[in-house]
Amino acid sequence: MTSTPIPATPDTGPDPAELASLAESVAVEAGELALRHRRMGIELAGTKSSRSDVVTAADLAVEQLIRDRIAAARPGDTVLGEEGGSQPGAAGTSGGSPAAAVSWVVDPIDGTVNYVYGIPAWSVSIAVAVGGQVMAGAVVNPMTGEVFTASAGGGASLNGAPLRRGGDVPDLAVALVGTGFGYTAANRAVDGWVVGELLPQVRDIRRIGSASLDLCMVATGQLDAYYERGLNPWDHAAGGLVAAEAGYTVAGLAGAPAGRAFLLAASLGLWEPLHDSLATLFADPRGTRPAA
Ligand code: LIP
Repeated sequence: MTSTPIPATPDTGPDPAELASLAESVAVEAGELALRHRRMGIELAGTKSSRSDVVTAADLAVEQLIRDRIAAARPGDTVLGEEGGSQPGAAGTSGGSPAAAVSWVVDPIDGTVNYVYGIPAWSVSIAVAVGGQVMAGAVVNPMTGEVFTASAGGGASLNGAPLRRGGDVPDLAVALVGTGFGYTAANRAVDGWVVGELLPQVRDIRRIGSASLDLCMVATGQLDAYYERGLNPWDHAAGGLVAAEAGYTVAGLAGAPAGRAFLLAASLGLWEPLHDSLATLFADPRGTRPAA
């Protein structure tokens, strides 16, 4: 596939819709490569934060393809990827100034454990930030053919159909809440206690295993809310924009932005009571204790 470089318009910077279109086409092609690798068999390439935090040969190959496509289309942009870290663009910075610099945030396979086990809940997640603000994103689930795309101010879509928030969930007791757990034992002990305390307060819990898909499922209404702590930027950057552009609130604790410390996505009416319940639980001594 060849890509025609997208000209940056110096007065307004790159068009978010064009960035989203490029992110989508690259994510779809990358998803096809990930599927081919899956069909050839899983080849483990190493581990990261723990023995269960695995890297496959597909992770590495898919991220390299994404990097190659971005470099062909926008050679000056920085790329931050889960496997290869942050690599500046050929021209150092793009956009002409730090405020307009374009950086890509890439998770080649989000939901790696699902990928390894053949569970159809993993994605290619690609976000694009301008001056540090996520402006475009694409999340592709190659197993289901779902292509989620969003651009700042341009809305979110699933396979081209607009995604718009449905009616508010009346209260926590009928909310279907997604969550996830980091790979380190210390976090898992705390997260397990918190989710155990939350479970009686809500309809039910779902642990999908891919933050980007959790966030897209909030956008489609398949989840009423999703929270997690310990996420990396590449896990949530694109899916967070999809949920936000679909009309959902995506933020952190006590007014902080969504990030590694905490992320909660829900409709506004549900966001606040769920935030308050989780803030109380994570502030509880039992919710802050390190693992034994
Ligand atoms: C995964 C996240 C998921 C989290 C997992 C893991 P990965 O990302 O998407 O939400 O619960 O522990 O971090 O490692 O598969 O790219």
